Amino acid sequence: MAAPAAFSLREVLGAFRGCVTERREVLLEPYLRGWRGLIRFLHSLGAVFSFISRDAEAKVQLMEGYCRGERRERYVSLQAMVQYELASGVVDPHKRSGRADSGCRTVLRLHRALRWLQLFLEGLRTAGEDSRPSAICTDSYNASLAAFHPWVIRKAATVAFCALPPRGAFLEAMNVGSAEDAVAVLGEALPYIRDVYGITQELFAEHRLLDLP
Ligand code: 1PW
Repeated sequence: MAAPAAFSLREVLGAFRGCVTERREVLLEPYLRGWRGLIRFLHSLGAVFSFISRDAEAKVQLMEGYCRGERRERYVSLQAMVQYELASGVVDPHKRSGRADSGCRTVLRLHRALRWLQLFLEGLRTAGEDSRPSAICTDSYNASLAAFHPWVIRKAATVAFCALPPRGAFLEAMNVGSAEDAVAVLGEALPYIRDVYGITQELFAEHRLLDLP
């Protein structure tokens, strides 16, 4: 059996580039492919991150099921999904209870985590050589995703972040070449991640879906 292709964060971040269509729709397939790669990356950083990756993995898996399922044409893009789930009553922004397996509430969790990732990678890219990924990760988490997490999760996440390797080793784990190459890849990929995040945020805000339980 051939060995699996070496993992590089270049392809992963490149997946987000393929997400946005000319009509500014966000395609779900590359979005989930990007997430799959991020999860693999988290795995490569060690077992402390498995509680973080497990939740993201379950959500990606649920969404992949929709993309392959009977109603797959409804899950081609986030726009199609929102339209379908609202029209069919799968989600209702006016109800306090909601289905735990809807595409909208599941993507909303990934979307919030994407903001964290964006802040983290931005920090990593622009911080000096002496900066610590664990500190950048904690700061970006506190500035974004932490607001949506209960105390126990915040605590466990902050403990896990302490295990992040130092800057040099972290950039190396991205497998895109030297630290400078890695920084360049981050610079190329970040505008796409920002764009995907921005379009999704606008879409969910427009349909009052940003607080789905
Ligand atoms: C190196 C950086 C990689 C970034 C990967 C980002 C993964 C983010 C996943 C954070 C998950 C923390 C633990 C789980 C928390 C869930 O309770 C929470 N999920 C998320 C994604 O925030 C909420 O999901 P729920 O309980 O409403 O289904």
